[in-house]
Amino acid sequence: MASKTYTRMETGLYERDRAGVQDFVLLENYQSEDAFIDNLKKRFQENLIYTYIGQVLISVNPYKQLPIYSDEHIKEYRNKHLYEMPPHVFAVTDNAFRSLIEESRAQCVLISGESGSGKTEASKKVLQYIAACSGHQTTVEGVKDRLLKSNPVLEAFGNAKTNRNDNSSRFGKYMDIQFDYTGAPIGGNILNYLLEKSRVVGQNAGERNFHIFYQLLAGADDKLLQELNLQRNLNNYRYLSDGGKGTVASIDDVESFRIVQQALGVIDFSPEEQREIFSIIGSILHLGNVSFNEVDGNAEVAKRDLVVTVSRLLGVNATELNAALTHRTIDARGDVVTSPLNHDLAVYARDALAKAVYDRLFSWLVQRLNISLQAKDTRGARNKVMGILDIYGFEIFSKNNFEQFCINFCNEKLQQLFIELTLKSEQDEYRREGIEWIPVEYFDNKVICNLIEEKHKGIISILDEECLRPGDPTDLTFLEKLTHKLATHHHYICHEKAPTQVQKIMGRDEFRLVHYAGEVTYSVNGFLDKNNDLLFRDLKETLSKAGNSIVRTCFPEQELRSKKRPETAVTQFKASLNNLMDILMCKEPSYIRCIKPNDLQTPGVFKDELVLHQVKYLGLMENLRVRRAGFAYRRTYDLFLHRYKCLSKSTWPNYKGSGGSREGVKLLVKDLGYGPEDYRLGTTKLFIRWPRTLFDTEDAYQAKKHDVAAIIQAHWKGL
Ligand code: AOV
Ligand code: MG
Repeated sequence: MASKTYTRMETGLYERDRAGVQDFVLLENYQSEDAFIDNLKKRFQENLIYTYIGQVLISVNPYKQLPIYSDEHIKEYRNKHLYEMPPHVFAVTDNAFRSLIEESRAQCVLISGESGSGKTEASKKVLQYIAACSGHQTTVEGVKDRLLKSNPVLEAFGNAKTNRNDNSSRFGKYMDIQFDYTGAPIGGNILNYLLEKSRVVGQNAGERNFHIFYQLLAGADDKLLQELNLQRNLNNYRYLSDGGKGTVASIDDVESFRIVQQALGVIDFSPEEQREIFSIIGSILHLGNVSFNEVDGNAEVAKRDLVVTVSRLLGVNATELNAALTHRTIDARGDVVTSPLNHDLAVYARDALAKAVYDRLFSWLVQRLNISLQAKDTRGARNKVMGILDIYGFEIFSKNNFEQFCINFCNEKLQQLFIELTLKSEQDEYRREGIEWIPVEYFDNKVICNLIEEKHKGIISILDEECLRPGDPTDLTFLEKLTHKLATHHHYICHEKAPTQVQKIMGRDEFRLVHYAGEVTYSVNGFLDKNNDLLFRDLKETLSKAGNSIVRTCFPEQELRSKKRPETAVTQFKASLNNLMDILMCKEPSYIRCIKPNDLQTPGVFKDELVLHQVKYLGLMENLRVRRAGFAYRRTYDLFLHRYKCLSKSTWPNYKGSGGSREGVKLLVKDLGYGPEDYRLGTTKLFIRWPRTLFDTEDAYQAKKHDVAAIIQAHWKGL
């Protein structure tokens, strides 16, 4: 028999000999955590960062550029089945894309993993692949360009350096791409989730504000800076100096700013709109420098010229803004009373203003992007939608606040979806195909989701109740209530009941949650304020009349007239997440599970313990067990027959029997010597229990393929 060494690109299956196995279902010792980690590590050391568990892609962040994303690679992966090529984000995307186009099933690619594990990078690769392999008409190119260019814009305004990741997403993002019946992208839509706006006014040591501030100061030309009355020196701005981290080695602010400006152009932002955007960014920097003196208990602006600059940039009346920063008007059923603010309240009002302006600018940007991404003609595009979800990953910092609480809640929800969809779909498939299967035990994090979001009883309800309660609610009274109501819950730890070790590291103003991904201690400091998210009416009123049209749009006058109390921040977030879950539930999911190999953002370092922790909480061992409990491989009869028909006389060159490809496969596997326990015949698919069985078949096929090729060649030569 002819022997040949096959390259990795010819058949991914042969790669198992080079570095571990490319699909965990092939792992001999699949119950062992050590074997699991060992396989990931071996591959990581060979720069093979991708591995499957069945259809789920695991990606280990290499922290270095690998030459595996070129146009050549994209071509290699086009129209191939998952198991024909080495695991890759392109393979998963291609698979989803084909389901979408060929079977009209709406798709979503769900990317999860903790902060810094590579979600955002993966989402960009998905988009890159889609853009490269779909339609090339001029109109389509325009849409693709805009889809791709939306990324640098959103990252500039929504990402920041944290202590976990130099380019950390500080908002959640779900992007839908719409395709026409030929598979060409015709439009898109972005949903954004809760931006971490507190970062605008302060950052932890070692962190930065949102990238755009640094980009503007470093990258804008002198003329623009002059117009905005800004200097390049970061230390001049209080909102930029908290973290003490102005420049970062891995970040080129000048180049990024050039890219953002160029992207804004491609997305059709007019020069006027761009000027208004940067005026807002500038105004926030100046606003941060506004300070107050207190005279007889009343706050007074220390340097009025700063307020004049802010007013000029926003296009509001300086006297009015000055008054709005130091006074508060309350309209109690028609009784309008204006009273001065003391120093602390004025500081509070100033910061609330900066946060609100930035947050609403961000949402405006997303809306504006959506307008330019809107499909012109959606006929025939029903169900031709592919969603990509890239959220902020699970976070544990040394101090965790309201923001981490929301981010981690979001991750719980996504994990819940993973559990439901992977286990459910697996069960459904066996049921649909009439195959018996053994259920596998797994940890269901629904109990934690409930602890947080259950009506009347959950943390969110308790927080809202406290926020709305008359009297004098404080963060500490909120904590008391939590502890009173939840002390016995297995996933809630209060200071009093914490084990001694934990108690030592917990403050009296903290509570601790046992998340699926680990225990996190939250400080209740600021929970009520951030949840109430109050912006004094005077400021809203001033902004609603702004000359800067973006500001005016963001603070509509109707809002002032509304008597209804706006929903609290966390309740809005909860509703938007539940809405997202509904959107995702009705799509066919593909999963990318990202893993961070070390805490140093460094290439080549693989920390076993850190990885094992993630493998455990991501439920990957269970995922594998579920996959193995049944059948390692499944193929539709058509596909299986098409590939392996040359291995049996009964099916070569074509199966001619009357029973269709199912009967053909039945004959084929008999000829291949499959034992009765090795496989099951489902309604539409062949289920193969052991990977080895498929390997042997693939080996035989590879050998035969070359024989067959030689025979055919000889035949043609002889003619
Ligand atoms: P995240 O999205 O999961 O974190 P990122 O996608 O931003 O993480 O990845 C963090 C950094 O890791 C990137 O800036 C790259 O330097 C590097 N990286 C990630 N994936 C790759 C890859 N495939 N190839 C090369 N480098 C990579 V957060 O947004 O913090 O949860 O909120
Ligand atoms: Mg990210």
